[in-house]
Amino acid sequence: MAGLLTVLMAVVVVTSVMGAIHPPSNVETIDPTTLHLSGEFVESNLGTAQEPDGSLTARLVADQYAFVPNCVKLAVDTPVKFRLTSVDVVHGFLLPTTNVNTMVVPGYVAEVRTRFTRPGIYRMPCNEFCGNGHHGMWTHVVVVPKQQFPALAATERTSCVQQ
Ligand SMILES: [Cu+2]
Repeated sequence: MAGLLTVLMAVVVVTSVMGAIHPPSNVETIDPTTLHLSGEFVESNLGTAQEPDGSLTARLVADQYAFVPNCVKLAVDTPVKFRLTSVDVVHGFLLPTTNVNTMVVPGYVAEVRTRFTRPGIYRMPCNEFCGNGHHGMWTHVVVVPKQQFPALAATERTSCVQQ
């Protein structure tokens, strides 16, 4: 019994020390108190952006109780990268029927890559309990046909929030 406990304690200590020395890849930190002031997640930079290689990057900020922007437009059959962060508590970002499912933790940037195979409206619930208004924390991703996307005006491409 004592030997087993010693081994288990050693496993806990060794793995936590190794984890601290070699953090998992893709850990990006960000200051959640200054998101609105400067850097990647300022308001004017949110929504969908087209990269020089033709892929799309969608940036969103989660807060109690909304995703900003609350509607994102993307194209079918195009590499898509979601980048999210939170200003307050832990939220969850999940797109049913896709591989997109991540926690959005304040202080960190969550990045998920996907490719939509069908156009449509993907409803996006916050899937991490974040407080009293959690049940109302819904938004959506609108995926349009690939050839339709470049024809959209710049403001329509960035997000589909009703003005
Ligand atoms: Cu929530």
